[in-house]
Amino acid sequence: MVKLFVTGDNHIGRKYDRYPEIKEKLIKSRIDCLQDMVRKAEEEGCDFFVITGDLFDNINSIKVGDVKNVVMTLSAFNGRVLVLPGNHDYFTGDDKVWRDFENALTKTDHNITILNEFREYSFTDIGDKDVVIYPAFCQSKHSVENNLGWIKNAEIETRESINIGIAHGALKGITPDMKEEYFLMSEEELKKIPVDAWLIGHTHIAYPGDLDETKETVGYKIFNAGTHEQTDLHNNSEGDCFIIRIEKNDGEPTVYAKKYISGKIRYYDIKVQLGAGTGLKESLAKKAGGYTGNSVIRVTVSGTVPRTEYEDRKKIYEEVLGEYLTYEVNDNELSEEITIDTIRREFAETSFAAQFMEQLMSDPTELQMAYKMLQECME
Ligand SMILES: [Mn+2]
Repeated sequence: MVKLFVTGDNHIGRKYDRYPEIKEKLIKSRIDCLQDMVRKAEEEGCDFFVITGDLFDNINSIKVGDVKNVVMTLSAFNGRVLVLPGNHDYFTGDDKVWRDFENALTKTDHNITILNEFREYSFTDIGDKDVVIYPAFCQSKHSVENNLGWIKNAEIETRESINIGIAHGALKGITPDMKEEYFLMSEEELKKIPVDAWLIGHTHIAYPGDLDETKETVGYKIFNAGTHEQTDLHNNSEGDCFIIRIEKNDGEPTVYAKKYISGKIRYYDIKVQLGAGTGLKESLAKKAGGYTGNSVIRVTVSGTVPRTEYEDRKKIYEEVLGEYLTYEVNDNELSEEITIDTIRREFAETSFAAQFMEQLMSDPTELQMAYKMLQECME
């Protein structure tokens, strides 16, 4: 039996310049969550801690201190650590981040292997069976072709050893990859290769998405744990990693899998559409309230609200969203509700505009449009 802790797309060193006041917190949290995963892997008695690519956000601008911190964190793991270069931290043999990484490795006792050669990596000192790793790492940011070729041609001994493929790239039909430029792999192609399990990185959302935290699921062969902590507003993930156990009896593998929620910070992109009869505060609280305080929120509000709420809107945002790490509100499409008072205030009672709008009083949408049009005419 072999037990693996699987994570990827950690994007250590991601800059978060978009959030200047909390960027240090966002950067640090990604490393804190990595430390927590190592602790969890220890607790679970895992033989391997596997990183399926994009441990680092890029190859050129990761601070040496962050690289050292990651090496210290990973080297604290008692089992073996396997690090696959992904398409963000690709390996060419002369990359700053990997030079710094290897440099940090020389200064500490460790069990870390960078999977940066297209060859079998055999481990004979784990459990009752040999464990053989088949890596498909990235040598560039983009590639139309994946790197599975050498594994397809390899002679894989399926009876006595436990074989595990580790690859980084988009999964056909699962990852959005319109231009097919991210080492695209199909499930069919992966399943044809006689390894016992595939550990894939690149897609930030967990696949399969239905693994349980407490009970193991059997039957899957392809696993993409997703990012360990949501990276930004563009994806929606609680931040997962997988704990996978592989048994082999008479050449027949059984793969057990469960998840662990490792993410602590969440990002939410919320749309609030206001209509007649619903207040701003009420609608905002209903849609954007109630998340964990460790959240980064973006709200887009549109529609109309009564004049008093419109004037107080900044205060309302703060009341509902003020507890979050940070929030931004886009309310370009929000306007005050047009009432008879608004019309009387802005237009002479006998004017064409006032009479025209008063006739539309029973249809708030039409009235709103007419008001906007008339305002534009006047400008
Ligand atoms: Mn990637």
